[in-house]
Amino acid sequence: MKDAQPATIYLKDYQPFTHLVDSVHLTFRLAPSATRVLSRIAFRPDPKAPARPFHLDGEGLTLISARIDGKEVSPEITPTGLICEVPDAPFLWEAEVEIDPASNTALEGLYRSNGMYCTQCEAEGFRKITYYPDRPDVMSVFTVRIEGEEPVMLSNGNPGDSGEGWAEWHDPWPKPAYLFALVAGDLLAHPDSFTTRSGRDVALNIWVRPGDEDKCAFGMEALKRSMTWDEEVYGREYDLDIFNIVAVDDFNMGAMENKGLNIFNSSCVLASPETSTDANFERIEAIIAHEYFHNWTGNRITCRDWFQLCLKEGLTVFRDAQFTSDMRSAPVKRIEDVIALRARQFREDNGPLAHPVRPHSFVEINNFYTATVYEKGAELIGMLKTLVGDAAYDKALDLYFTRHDGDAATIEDWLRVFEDVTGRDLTQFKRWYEDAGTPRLHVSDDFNTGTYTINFKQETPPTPGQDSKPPRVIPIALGLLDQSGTEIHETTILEMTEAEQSFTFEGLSARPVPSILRGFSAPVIVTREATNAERAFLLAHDTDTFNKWESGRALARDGLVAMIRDGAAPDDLYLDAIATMARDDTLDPAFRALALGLPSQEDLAQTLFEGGHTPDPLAIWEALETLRHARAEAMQDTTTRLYAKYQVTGPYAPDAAQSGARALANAALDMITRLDGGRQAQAQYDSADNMTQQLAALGNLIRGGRGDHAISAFYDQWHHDRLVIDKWFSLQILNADPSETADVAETLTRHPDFTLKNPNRFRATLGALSMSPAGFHRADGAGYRLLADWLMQLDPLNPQTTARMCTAFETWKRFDGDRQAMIRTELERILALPGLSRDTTEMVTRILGA
Ligand code: B3K
Ligand code: ZN
Repeated sequence: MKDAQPATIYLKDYQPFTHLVDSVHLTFRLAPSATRVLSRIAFRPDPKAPARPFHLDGEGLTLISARIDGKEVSPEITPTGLICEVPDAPFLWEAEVEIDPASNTALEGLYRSNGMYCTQCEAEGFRKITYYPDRPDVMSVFTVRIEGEEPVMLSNGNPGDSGEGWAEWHDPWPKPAYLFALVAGDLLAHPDSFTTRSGRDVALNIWVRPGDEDKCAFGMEALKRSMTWDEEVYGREYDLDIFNIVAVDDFNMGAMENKGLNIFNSSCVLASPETSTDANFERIEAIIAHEYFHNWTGNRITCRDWFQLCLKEGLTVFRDAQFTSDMRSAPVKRIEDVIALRARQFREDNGPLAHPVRPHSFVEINNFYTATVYEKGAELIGMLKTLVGDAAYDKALDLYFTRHDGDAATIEDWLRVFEDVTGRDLTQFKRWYEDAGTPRLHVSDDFNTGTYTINFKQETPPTPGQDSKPPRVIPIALGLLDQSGTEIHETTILEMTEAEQSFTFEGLSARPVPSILRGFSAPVIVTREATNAERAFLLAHDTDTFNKWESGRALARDGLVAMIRDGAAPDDLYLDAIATMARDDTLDPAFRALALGLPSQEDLAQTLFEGGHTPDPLAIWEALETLRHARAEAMQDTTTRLYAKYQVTGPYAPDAAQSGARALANAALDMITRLDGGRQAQAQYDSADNMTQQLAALGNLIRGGRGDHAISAFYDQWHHDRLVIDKWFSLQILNADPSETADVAETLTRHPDFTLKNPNRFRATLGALSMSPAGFHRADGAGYRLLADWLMQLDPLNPQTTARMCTAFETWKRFDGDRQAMIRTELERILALPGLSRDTTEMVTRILGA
């Protein structure tokens, strides 16, 4: 419920908890609407903490009884917990509380999903289970007893004794409460095992609802690959006898790294060729790796407070990206990550929700699990590695693991290991953690009698609460090519530390072509007056795969901007250059598929706004359609050949090679459909034996206005599979004509399979609406109204997902006055909802900039 004035928490106010916790014993007596939780906690005053009243966090709990050292006490119950007089010495706290998992629709704390019990405690959900110092710097050893009728009852750590109606678990590794987990229900295991390199046998299980057991094999293989990779690359071994993963249908995010008991949104672990796309497989592999890697970066070394969230998340995203690069293609992964970074993080960093990678304050911490903390946080690790070099990075990480194992650490601790290993002063680098906003890097160059000079100027626009920002250290990876396309200066890292800085290269016989920010070596926006000819040249010749892609992307983007702004025709140079690239069979098909992708509507809106123009969402969509059509005509012969050549024969495998081939063939199918009225797409739909092919064909049919039959056939085929039906919901919205997007979404909200209670289904419907810019921003405001109506219905049930989905409105100030006024009306309508959650109140207030 909305507090009168929700409290703002500040990093600068950090104080340790008053007590240390020596041990925690929990007993759960499970009952859907009246679960009893008995806690027995050994507290000891922390001599280093300032004296303050003893306060335990607690929310929505019914206290049945409390005792200190066996004697009944009557603590003062507050809206956020309890305060109690305690001895000035070690003592044993015992409490019994009652909670109601069945009515917990917020999916935080202990809740029910499809008849099973499960938990989500990060960030502050444990306080909804029992009274406790629910903060990451309070770590303890947990022993858990579960009593209930469920056939399977799991918690963290290693299994202890069990009997009819009860099971015990003991986790020997001290952990904060946010890593606590409990699962109980009618579950089946997909079992396996792993032997660590020091010879420890680990039992592995993926637990699922009966019926899903045939969708676990891929996840299990991904888990074993992750375990091996972390041993080989980071020297990190698993540290318990068992590692359990559970698939849950109702979950607010992707997955959760609870110690020894990872809980996954079923969409992020269940996979089969018939029901999952290649992209799903790649994502599942990455998320399994991510959660597993948290065992060291997050669990063994955790965060002192929630401001340090990027310490575990940025590093773990960086590690999972390294893993995917090793398992698949490094350049392809980098391109995919930069596309996502620009779409989500740049958007955030350049709007009202901009915040530093390590925020200075928050009202609701769940609102800070953002692209900035995660993805920009990972970029900072990548920059650090580039600056210190691979060998020093490895040494620093070894030191981090030995020095801080068992700690609740800070960004200062993290940077110090790098300083100690390299002797570098990282004070300036730390600005990346402290200052929000995406730096603009303006580039110019000169060539004069054999000397090439490249000049950089950096500036970061103001962000909420931060008006001016001193220069940061920016690693700029630069290579030089000669006019024939030969690399004459291989990649060097230029370290920019000043607001303006120049670098020179001598002894050149002619003006070189620079390849700037190779591999996207820093999360900045480069502005440079490059000619289209230079871009086409780099698309053809750059040896850096990322910049090769980037040049094609920039060429497409500039052409599209000219079409939107000046009514220009599609750029012939782009059409020629991209066709040449696509025809080159020496290039990785996955790369070619990415290079054939066009800048997103969001990307173009950002670019137009950045250039001082008000983006018109429909004009953007129309320009993209025009260009796609022109390209389909210009590349007719090539697309037919590519489509035929890259059909995969033989058994389906979700590996990089096959998925790259399918991606290229499906990029060709998109072009073919624009000219053949959907004949090929229908043939592909009819013969598809995997979801990648089936879904690509269906998308094409819908876009071509010929999807009606396939839409109902698809539903009939898959109505029993909730994850596939999520795709069915979103695909219809994402591929609708913009004039109809909001109506399609509205109709789907009336479908019997639509529900507010399942975040996946809600996102598949209303999230898809907000991810269809031209449809969402329809001039009459229907998209805005529909989303706001549904967010207002969701908020009382699930504040976390509601607040997150409010980000659909974060770009509102880019648009024309009419759209701004309509969005403001919707945001104010949401804000006026009686009892609006703290989560949504904070988000909407920040978006409005009030
Ligand atoms: N650590 C969790 C995210 C928890 C989100 C809480 N709102 C998953 C992850 O990043 O691995
Ligand atoms: Zn994570």
